[in-house]
Amino acid sequence: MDTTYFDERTPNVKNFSLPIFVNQAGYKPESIKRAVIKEKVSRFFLVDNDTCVIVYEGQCTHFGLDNNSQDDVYIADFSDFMTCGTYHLATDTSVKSLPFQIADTVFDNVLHDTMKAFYFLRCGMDLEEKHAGKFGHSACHTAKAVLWEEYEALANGSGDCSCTLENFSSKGLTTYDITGGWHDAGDYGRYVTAACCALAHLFFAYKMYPDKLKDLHLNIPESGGLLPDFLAECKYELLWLLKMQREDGGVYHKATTLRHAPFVMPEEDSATMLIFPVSSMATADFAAVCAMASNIYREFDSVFADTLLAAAEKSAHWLEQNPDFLGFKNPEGCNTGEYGERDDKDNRFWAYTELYVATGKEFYHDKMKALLKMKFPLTGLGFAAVGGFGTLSYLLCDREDASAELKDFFKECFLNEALRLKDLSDVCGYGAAMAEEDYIWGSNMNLLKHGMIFAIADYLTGTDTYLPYATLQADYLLGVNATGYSYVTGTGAFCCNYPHLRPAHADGIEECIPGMVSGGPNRHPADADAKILIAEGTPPMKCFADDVGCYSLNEITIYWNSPAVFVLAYLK
Ligand code: G3I
Ligand code: 9MR
Ligand code: ZN
Repeated sequence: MDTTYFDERTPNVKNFSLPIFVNQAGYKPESIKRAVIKEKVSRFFLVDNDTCVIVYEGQCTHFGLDNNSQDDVYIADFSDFMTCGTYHLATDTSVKSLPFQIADTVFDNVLHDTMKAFYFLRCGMDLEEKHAGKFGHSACHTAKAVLWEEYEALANGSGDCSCTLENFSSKGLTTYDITGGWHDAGDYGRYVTAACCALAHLFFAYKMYPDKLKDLHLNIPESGGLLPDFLAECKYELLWLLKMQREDGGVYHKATTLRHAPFVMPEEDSATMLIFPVSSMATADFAAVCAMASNIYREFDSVFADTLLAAAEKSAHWLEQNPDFLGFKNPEGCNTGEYGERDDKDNRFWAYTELYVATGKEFYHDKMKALLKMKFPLTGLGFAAVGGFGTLSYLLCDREDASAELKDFFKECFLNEALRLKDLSDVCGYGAAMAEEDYIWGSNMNLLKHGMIFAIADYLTGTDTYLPYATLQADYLLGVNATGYSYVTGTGAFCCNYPHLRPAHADGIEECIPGMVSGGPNRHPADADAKILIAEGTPPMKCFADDVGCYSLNEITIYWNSPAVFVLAYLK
């Protein structure tokens, strides 16, 4: 049985006592502005937080019973009020909200923090005080790694070959340098498909909203260099990815220890680093992301761009030579992330699309079109369903021989999805574009992917049609939800502070590393602590606890932060 790791409950657990919910980062002056109140109320008052003067008042709308929270909710809409300042809301029932701002800059800090979070997850280098402040630590996971197959052969099925780095070579094991990149999440693993998904969100954000991102100051070691900080941070991950490619172009699925580390600082995790077998998903996603990156980095560094493109084509060659699906399953004894998938059609589709976009080669174009005959979701923007990355890249490319019919078709797919999600948002008292089934492990990723779909729909039509809907998703993330939490550490007066994140727990600092996006409510609690904390029958939106033990509710990961960066860049 999986026993709980943590004896003492963390203090923030299930304190869902707020009756009124606001976006704790705040609202832009021109934007839709809503608060949700979960008790019977008639009038609301917008109060200047410093002078206590009422600056606006209005009638609350009774929304009724919200299905996914089972709250009977009232909505205070103050969109008409556009004067910048710091305010709180009060009601005729004496309910008072947390303070919030109305300003053009409300998303600046949270965008900065959610992007800076990637720096805090860096593996393989010292996080120095001048960049990391009190959250610095020395370099981790710097030792050489070995192939899992070779290690396993030596262990003879025991799962432990008692190898130390010192005797690897005497035992005939080849060692590899696979240092660098970002830790995936609350654990210290590094997984290729997860990395590619995070990079894809970030690169699309950069392609679509360059003006919002190119001047972002992250205070990272590369700041002041040739690349914008945003791209310098992403390059740190790309350099690691390049090390995960095998000589023949196949890409290893992941680099982790055999078992998850205990809750220690990363530099204290000294277990052997293993390189797990090649998968076709990892290889295809790698080819896609390297091809995509080659276009983005070319204007700054043509040598790096050429390296990326060559790596992408080498993996494309491997895909040609290996037409069959090569999945991944954790070998016996290994409990780190699996990231298994059932097929790789969408991965291959994404790879060929990016290679076509990057090179214009007809061969890749044909391959990509042929794969479209297979069935997979064309708007998938996740770590497993990646088809949407391909269709979006195709839509954004301006190659003359790109098919206008295909573009129309892809555009229609995104617009239909936006319509479907709009309907979901309309029937949610909290404005979340979330069906009951969406409240699974990492539900905040679903929320944010849906925010991305709204943003993409607007981008493709050149309108602001879905801007209010994208805003409502950010509102939910930052406090307008049935738990009241801002799900971003460090943002807002009532935010998550105890995520399942090893360094944040092991560093002994009460305050969490900022900018980390919690996975959010999960109606299928899957870890021992969550099973205790979440009672049977809890409504989906409330299946949450800000508890460090609850990895199925409150972990963080790079691909939950990356769609937040995308949506916040759009809204900024
Ligand atoms: O898609 C199905 C859906 O059809 C079904 O109805 C629903 C019911 O449970 O489940 C859905 O699948 C869920 C899947 O996530 C969706 O992405 C699984 O239940 C759920 O167990 C699975 O959770 C994944 C988890 O690993 C366990 O495998 C998370 O998505 C994934 O983000 C998480 O990733 C971990 C890494 O393994 C290790 N590093 C940390 C990282 C974040 O927790
Ligand atoms: O900490 C791990 C987390 O990052 C993963 O998402 C999760 C599922 O793979 O596993 C966590 O590690 C737990 C392990 O699986 C079982 N024993 C307790 C570990 C930490 O709570
Ligand atoms: Zn590390």
